[in-house]
Amino acid sequence: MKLTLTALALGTSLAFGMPAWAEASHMEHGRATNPAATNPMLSEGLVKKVDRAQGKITLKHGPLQNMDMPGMTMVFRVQDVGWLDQVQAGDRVRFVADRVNGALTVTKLEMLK
Ligand SMILES: [Cu+2]
Repeated sequence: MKLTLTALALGTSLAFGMPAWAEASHMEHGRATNPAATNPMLSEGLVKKVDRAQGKITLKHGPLQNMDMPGMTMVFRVQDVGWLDQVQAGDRVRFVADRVNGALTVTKLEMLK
């Protein structure tokens, strides 16, 4: 993904606000066919760890009604590894989790300001 280098170069600017490329990439996600869009079961979570190499994120989340899961801290796969450029440990996020091929996966991820 061509944005990766820019994302790394601008990494520290995340602390001061969402750069323009992040907004563009967010709109891309909105255009994608997303089953969650018709059934948005957004849950709030706190990012504990981001593992871009593995495409995984550790979230402390509240109860997930669609997963019948109580609040806990756990590791999810992410549907789009690019999302991991936009979050870091300590960020609050809203997300949708689902099972994709048997793996617990974040299928939608939004920053909470
Ligand atoms: Cu869980």
